[in-house]
Amino acid sequence: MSKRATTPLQKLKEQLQAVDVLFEVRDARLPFSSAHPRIKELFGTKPRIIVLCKEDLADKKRLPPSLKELAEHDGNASLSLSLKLAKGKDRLVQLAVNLCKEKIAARRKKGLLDRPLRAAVVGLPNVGKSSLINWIAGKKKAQVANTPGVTRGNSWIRIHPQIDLLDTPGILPIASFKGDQVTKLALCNILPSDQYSNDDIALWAIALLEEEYDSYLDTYRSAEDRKVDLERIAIARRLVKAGGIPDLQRASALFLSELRAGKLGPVIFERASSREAEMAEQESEFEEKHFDPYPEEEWKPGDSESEDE
Ligand SMILES: Nc1nc2c(ncn2[C@@H]2O[C@H](COP(=O)(O)OP(=O)(O)OP(=O)(O)O)[C@@H](O)[C@H]2O)c(=O)[nH]1
Ligand SMILES: [Mg+2]
Repeated sequence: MSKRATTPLQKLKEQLQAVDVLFEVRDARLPFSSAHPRIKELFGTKPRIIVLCKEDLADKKRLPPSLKELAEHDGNASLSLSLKLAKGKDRLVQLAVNLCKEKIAARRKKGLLDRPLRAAVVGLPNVGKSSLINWIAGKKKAQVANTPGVTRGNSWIRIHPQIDLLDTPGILPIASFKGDQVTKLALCNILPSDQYSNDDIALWAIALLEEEYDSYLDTYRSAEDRKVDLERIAIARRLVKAGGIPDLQRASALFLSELRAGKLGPVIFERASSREAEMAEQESEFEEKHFDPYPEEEWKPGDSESEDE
């Protein structure tokens, strides 16, 4: 008998059926874009906490509006964490316990045996899933590496008398991301490096920094010239090829690694307000398309189940 062919997304969906609550990890520098485009279909109404990892790299002023927007419109709760610090673990577990209360009560009502609820960590590559599991478990349980896609391959770790955590994260596979999302994911090292050009991403990031965090670029500027481009970065970091030609390729790679490591300063590459505008646009589009709930060709007298008005 041949095995049933499934896509990684279908497999993940199947795995998640046994799970009661999700920790959806995103990169704090991309609170909205580091989500999978098909999370609604994948997760349905399963209780879900959005965990923004790498808080230490993120702009603290922009975090609160993003967290509020996420808790209200995406998940059931949200919080940001730096896995470099010990604090925050109890808060995360408590959020999960609170979210599970309803489910625990429903199981008891049905007369089902009390068992700990099952939690799992999910997220795009390289967002910090394995680090989060290790951080919660308090010992090295999952493999960590700064390369997208390191985790492959189930056992449960008791993290609270009422919650078990799956020791292997669910990797949300790279999808057909669109437009700016591709650039932002590349910028945060979430896409495999063969899927983009460092030069393109670096130029995009320079333009964004000029607009939003201009002083971060001062480290590359000369006293005479405020303009920053790859050539300027190469000169500032003494990256030259034979004959004194600035090495633009090494300049873009070094600039991206400095930006990603937080050496230029803390960043958030997108705002909650722009996301609100985007959602409002989608909603008005939806309303227009569905303006008449009974289009003429489908509606027949007598179809309506509504009571007499
Ligand atoms: N600065 C900082 N780095 C972090 C934090 N959490 C994780 N990282 C780093 O991010 C990189 C990726 O972390 P992993 O835990 O391997 O990420 P993952 O989501 O399991 O990645 P895959 O298994 O590749 O899908 C590693 O270099 C971690 O050290 C954090 O809170 N702050
Ligand atoms: Mg991993």
